[in-house]
Amino acid sequence: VNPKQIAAEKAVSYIQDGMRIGLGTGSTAAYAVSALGRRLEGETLRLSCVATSMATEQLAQQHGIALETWDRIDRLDLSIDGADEVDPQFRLIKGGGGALLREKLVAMVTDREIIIVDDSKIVPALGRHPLPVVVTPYAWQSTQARLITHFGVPAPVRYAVDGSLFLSDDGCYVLDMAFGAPLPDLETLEARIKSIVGVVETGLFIGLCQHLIIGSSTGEIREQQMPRQ
Ligand code: A5P
Repeated sequence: VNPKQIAAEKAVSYIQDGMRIGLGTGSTAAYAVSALGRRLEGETLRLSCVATSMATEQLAQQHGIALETWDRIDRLDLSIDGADEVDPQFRLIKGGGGALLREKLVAMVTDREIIIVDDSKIVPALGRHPLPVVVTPYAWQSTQARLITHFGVPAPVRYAVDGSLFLSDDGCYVLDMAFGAPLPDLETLEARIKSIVGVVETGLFIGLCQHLIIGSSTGEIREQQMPRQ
């Protein structure tokens, strides 16, 4: 049993006719896109969908899922996305795939953000996974130096597989801040990082997940919900 796939399929079962849907990014979210494509082959569902990355856009198109552009969207009913880490309060680290800015923009306008993960992503405290931080490409080295000075942790720039600097869909670079678990002062950390000039967004998602679906390799699916605050 593939734990990511069963969590994704469960999430897609909540999609109903007429909904406005956000499609996440990453290997787990990709299973949700394929599962939605399969549902659309057998059912007539009128949906308005937006994608959180160019990769998801392409995948959605391959599966025959029509996409809307942003200027037509103000709210979304339901979004389905993955995460790199989830703590007991549904706080997340996202951005391992580098799409965190668009993912956060989508989560912000979503009534029910469903996060789908395998059980290895559930942690008692966030921080074992590096925290991705999106920075402007202009003068990124000085932004990196400020982050290292302020927080006293390594913040290496992310590279793509071909050895060039990893460029996000929005033309930014990503620094992976290695705090080591647990992240300090979680409540204020995001604001402190975003106060650094040159930082565009962080991969900390607080108060943005309303429904967690956890797949396990035994085939078990666990679900937890938290109302939007
Ligand atoms: C993409 O930017 C990320 O936020 C992903 O949602 C996250 O990295 C999880 O990816 P996987 O589903 O591939 O583990």
